[in-house]
Amino acid sequence: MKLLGGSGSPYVRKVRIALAEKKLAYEHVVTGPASPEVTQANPLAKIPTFLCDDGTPLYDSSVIIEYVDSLNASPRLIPEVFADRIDAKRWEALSDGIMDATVAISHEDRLPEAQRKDADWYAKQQKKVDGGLAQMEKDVGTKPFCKGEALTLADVACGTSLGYLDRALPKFEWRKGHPNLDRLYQKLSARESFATTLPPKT
Ligand SMILES: N[C@@H](CCC(=O)N[C@@H](CS)C(=O)NCC(=O)O)C(=O)O
Repeated sequence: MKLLGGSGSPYVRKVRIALAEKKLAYEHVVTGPASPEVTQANPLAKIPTFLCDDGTPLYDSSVIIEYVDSLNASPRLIPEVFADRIDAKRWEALSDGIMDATVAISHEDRLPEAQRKDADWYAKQQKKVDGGLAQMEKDVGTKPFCKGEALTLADVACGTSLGYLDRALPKFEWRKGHPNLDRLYQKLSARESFATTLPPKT
């Protein structure tokens, strides 16, 4: 199995954390979305792109994780019971939405000031991040993991989005006002899957 995509992409990291939790071996090809390997396999030219052992390409991160989760029985990241599975997927959508808005803001911030979008656009993106964090803070409450006693896709996704906020928008200081997420993130960060996939500081 091959995972295509650079370590700086939070969606790539999400897949790497899942693979590490599942203790599955794979080849990590550090490459960008415009590379020939990616564009030949993925018409959307995005990372992560994944190649199964028989060469079948998969995308996006959500589909890749569902595939990876099916490869061995334990630990199960996506719960089997329908209501729990849907809820874990909702956590993933929330986390991906936070990452989408964070990626958009940090890309915009890299442009010369005169070329950046207006304050309304920034406020709209910020509202997505704020709203997503508030929902996750409420939903995790004082539980040991997002969905209760065991780590699931919800924790993989939530932890990835919090780690990306630290990296891309440190000025945002997401820990303020989110003590439950702070506690959860400290615990997740200590896991080997999170520690070994942390991208190098740029
Ligand atoms: N929803 C996708 C998002 C993937 C994504 O947007 N990746 C970015 C890198 S962080 C990318 O490849 N961007 C290139 C492009 O959009 O052309 C996923 O979960 O895999």
